[in-house]
Amino acid sequence: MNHWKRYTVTAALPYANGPKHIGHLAGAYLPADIYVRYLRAQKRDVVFICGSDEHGTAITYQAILENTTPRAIIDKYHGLIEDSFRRLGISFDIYHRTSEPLHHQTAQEFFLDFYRKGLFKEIEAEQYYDEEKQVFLADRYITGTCPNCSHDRAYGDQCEKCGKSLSPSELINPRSTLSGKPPVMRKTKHWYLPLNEYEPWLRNWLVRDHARDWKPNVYGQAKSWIDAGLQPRAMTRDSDWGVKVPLPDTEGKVLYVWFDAPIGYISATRQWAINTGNNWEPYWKDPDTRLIHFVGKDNIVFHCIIFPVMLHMHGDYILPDNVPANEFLNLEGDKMSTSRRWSVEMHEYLRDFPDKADELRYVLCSIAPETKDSEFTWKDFQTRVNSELVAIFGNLVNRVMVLCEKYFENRVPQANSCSDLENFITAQRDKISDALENFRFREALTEMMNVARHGNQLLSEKEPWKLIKTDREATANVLYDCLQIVANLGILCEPFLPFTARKIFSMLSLDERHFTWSDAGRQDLLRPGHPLGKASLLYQKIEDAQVEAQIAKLRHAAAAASGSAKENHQKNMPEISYETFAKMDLRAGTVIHAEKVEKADKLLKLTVNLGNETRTIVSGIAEYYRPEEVTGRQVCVVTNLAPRKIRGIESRGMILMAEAENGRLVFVAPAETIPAGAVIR
Ligand code: B3M
Ligand code: ZN
Repeated sequence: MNHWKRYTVTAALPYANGPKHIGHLAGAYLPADIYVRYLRAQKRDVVFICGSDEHGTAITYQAILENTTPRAIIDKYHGLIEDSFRRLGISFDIYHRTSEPLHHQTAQEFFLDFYRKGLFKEIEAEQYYDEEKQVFLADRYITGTCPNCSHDRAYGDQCEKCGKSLSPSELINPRSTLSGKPPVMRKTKHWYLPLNEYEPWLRNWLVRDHARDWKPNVYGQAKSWIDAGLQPRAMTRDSDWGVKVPLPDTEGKVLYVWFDAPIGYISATRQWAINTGNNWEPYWKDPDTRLIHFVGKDNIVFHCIIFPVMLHMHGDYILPDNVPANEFLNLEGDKMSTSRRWSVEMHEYLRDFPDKADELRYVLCSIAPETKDSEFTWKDFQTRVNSELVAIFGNLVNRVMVLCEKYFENRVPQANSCSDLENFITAQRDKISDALENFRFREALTEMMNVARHGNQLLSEKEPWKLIKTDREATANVLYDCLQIVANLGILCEPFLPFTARKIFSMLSLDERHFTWSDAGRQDLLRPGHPLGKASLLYQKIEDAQVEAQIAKLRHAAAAASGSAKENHQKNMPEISYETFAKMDLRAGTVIHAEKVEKADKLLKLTVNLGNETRTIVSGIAEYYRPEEVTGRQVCVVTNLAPRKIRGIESRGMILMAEAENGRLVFVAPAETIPAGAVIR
């Protein structure tokens, strides 16, 4: 288990094109940090690598849309993200940038190595180009009609309505999302990584070496990619933002962001070595180094397939020993999303809860999406902080400190304890170690908290505040033990709650640098007579009002974002042909009966006469019209809309409404009464 000589631990390089939220934190950065802190506590040789991923089409197009430059975007967010991580105690040894020259050089060296060995396939192919914006379009930036389900806003890589994977050339009426204009096809040459040729090697490595030691969610995803068959993948792009292709006559071509970004781990390690006077090479080339990539589940394929193939092709490098990817963290019942403003951004949390980094770390670790998606809610955050951190951990430390101050002059009491505390804490330490070595962070945290629980139990069993009246010696023994528990907690909680650990050591007047992980379990971390420091509360309760304010803020921001999304949506509505329009059968109808739908505040059930037939249509207008206001009206009906069951009622057709101010709905109707069933065109 501990045969590794050193560790290289990486956490996914965040795109520096926006703030990062607590889902990212729970997915990769927090578990990585806990793991690294645990290794450091054991005095193991470890380097912890991260930095900004500053290239890629997402940043280029964002710059086009916002009328700015990629440089301006990344400079804005690189610092913000780095600062948030630091304040949350994420203890990278370096937070590098892929825009640094050293990174460009390192990525180009890789590319040239493959090029010289003749490993790339050069392929010339046609690709969509936006003539107005003068850029080639990545698949995601082309929309059009899905050939499968006719959804009119399918993307060039996938239709989100029917889920079909697409290539841009399959889209009907393709348009550039940048200019809104139809793109044209242009020939362009790129260098492809023939992933298919490495399939047998990859399968062997994955199945033979990692079927058992990788998390099932990670192994399963990687395996199913291989099983589906690997295709050659272009490692270059047409763009002027990124690492330039280091070959003659390749103006306007850069490396694919997923080629250069993982190499960013290597260039960051090189920079760290320069900064600290170390040699970077053993961290990437010595087989005794354990390489671990912490990522979120959307990055699994890059870290389990593409990057390992690259490392293998190069030949000098070690492969990742594990990729303990987490699943997604949802928020208040919905997927977390910065663009929809349904998120808790790290810097916003820090602004609203200054000095509560450990509280967030604690809650995120307790609910980490280790094996499946999990959910963050503000109520749950409050409960976990108040009834676990405050009531168990903080309470123990505070009571012990206060009692020692009160009865033993704020010194460690003289005691001859013969309890089996050592066995208990040593066993807990080993349980935590085992869980951490195997990336079961939630379990590790629970076992750490069980040490605090044990301390509380001891206090409530022995009641030293009563015992002191009859037996000073027995009281001294109890508090001596409790103090040792607190000191042990200082060691054991550090990977999870680094700020707390520091406070504990300062309260105990101990220098944390004198202790390592293996000291946990000792019953003599504090000598009798040792003077203690000043007690202070570790945590404060989270109030209802704080939680309510967060929920309100979230709903508010999300509503505002969906309003502006609606505006964008209108601006970006694609042009449709007359044929598409003519597929709608629109008719005038007369409402002959209306009633409320039970237990549905917004719905009316309407019976509509269409001349030769009557239809039942459920309409979401009950907030604006009472049934008697609707009966007798002429309305405009989409009659050939596929029937839908709404609240158990089959609704056949749709009544057209116009949206007035504040979302109020008003009828769209013929200007004068005409026969029911008349065609509307
Ligand atoms: N920047 C994707 C992401 O932020 C990407 C990770 C790179 S890791 C080498 O989700
Ligand atoms: Zn579709």
